[in-house]
Amino acid sequence: VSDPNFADGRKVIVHLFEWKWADIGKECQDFLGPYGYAGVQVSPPSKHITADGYPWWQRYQPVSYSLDGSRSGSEAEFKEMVDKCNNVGVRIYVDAVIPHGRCPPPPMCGRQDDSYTFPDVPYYPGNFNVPNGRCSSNSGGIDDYSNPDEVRYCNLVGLDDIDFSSGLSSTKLVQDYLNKLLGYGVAGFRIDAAKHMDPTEIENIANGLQNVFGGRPYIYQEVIDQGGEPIKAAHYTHLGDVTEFRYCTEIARVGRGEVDLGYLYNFGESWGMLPSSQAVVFVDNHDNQRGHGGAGSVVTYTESAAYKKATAFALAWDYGTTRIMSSYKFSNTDQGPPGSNGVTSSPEFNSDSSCKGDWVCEHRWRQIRNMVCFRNAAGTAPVDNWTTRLSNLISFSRGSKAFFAISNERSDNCPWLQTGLSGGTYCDLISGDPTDSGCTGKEIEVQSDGAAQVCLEAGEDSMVALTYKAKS
Ligand code: AAO
Repeated sequence: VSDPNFADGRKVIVHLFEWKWADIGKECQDFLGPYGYAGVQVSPPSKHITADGYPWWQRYQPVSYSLDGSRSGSEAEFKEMVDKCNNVGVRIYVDAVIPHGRCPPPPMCGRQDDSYTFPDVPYYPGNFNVPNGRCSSNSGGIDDYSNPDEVRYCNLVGLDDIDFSSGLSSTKLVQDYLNKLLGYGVAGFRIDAAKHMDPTEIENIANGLQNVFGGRPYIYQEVIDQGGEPIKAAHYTHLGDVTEFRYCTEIARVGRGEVDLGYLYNFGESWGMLPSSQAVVFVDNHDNQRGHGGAGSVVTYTESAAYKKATAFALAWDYGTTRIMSSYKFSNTDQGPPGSNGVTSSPEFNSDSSCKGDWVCEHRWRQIRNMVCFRNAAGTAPVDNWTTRLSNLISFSRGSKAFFAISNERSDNCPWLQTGLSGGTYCDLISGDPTDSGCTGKEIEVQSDGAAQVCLEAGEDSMVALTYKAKS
């Protein structure tokens, strides 16, 4: 059902968490376009509350559908960002907080806190499930995740849950917000907290959306399904793609060397995850990297060696639509982005193109950005030439387009492996970059029969990645 509307040859989305619109536009031109990124997931653009200490999660408490009043910038800056990014083939996906909002005390909202009154929209108590009596819990909140009605019609973390049953709210949402964004050239939406909406309500909303790029907007829904609850990811796949949270825990084990790599030969749907064409996958996201919103043990930028391995495997393997997390450093889980007094600072860059200071910019790490090129080069070529040389040293090709080897062995190994590639000299994208004269990292000779001797030293960056495009 869902096409991400990527420009030709591009495949990977990056979540530039909490970046400002002007900085994202520049990043598209200077970095994401040239390095082949397909799209950016941006933080929620709607007007939001401010809370003590300016936590990041202010953005998930929208007060209206206005695009002025966001920490990332103004409506004019948002439009300019979308144009700049589209001009270099990079799409924008909006994190759409649809099911709920939160109005702080007057004067911004109604006469009292929790008035269920949003004058700027306007929404009145009759637009909300708690005052309407659709929520059956005593507290008005979600007390029991095993009760689907409660999950859908009661307030998630105290946020005012909008009633979409009448169609009035969905019309407003679509006309005043989602179609406006599509009109600006946005390519699709992450539907925040989709689990907290009835699928038929999402369907009504999706049906009202206008076309973009000659087709339907891309929809990917945030549904946390670790298996233990009645609401399943599969209940939403007919509407669009769905985030696959089970992936995070499995891929963390790959990065940390907690699973024998030999088992990965059928990694994907046979591991109990969604079909590849319906899954949005990620090593970590803005919630689970700081212990919010469900995935057990995940690996983040703080374990850089494990993180690079997990991300590189994710990008080499043919499963799901991959989203890269781009973080900022934090010492407590509420902490907002770099800046002061709730004003976000712009990222600055070192001469090796990495970010300075507290912006982590995983998407700029050489091993990660080069694996984005790998995924583009591999295209739709299937996994082939799978080899388990040792239980923790595996390799495979993507048809005859690309080759990847990874080791979690404790010793150095230099096996001969079948690369699937044509004979010649290739530049390893993990240890360096291709240059006009050759390669700043390791060069690997592939024989005319496709075999090559590949050395994987134990430890950090114990991987090799070759593509037909990085051949000298
Ligand atoms: C903030 C404050 C609150 C305050 C509220 C209102 O933290 O104390 O009450 O403001 O003033 C974000 C932050 C929230 C923040 C909120 C609003 O994370 O802390 O609240 O903004 O500012 C559920 C939802 C999922 C949701 C997730 C956080 O299903 O949709 O909670 N994620 C999205 C966004 C997120 C955002 C919102 C939604 C709100 O990505 O950033 O919140 O718009 C189980 C359930 C999950 C459930 C989790 C967490 O997960 O299955 O559905 O996620 O619990 O409650 C194991 C299990 C796994 C389980 C998990 C628990 O892994 O296998 O199933 O443990 O962690």
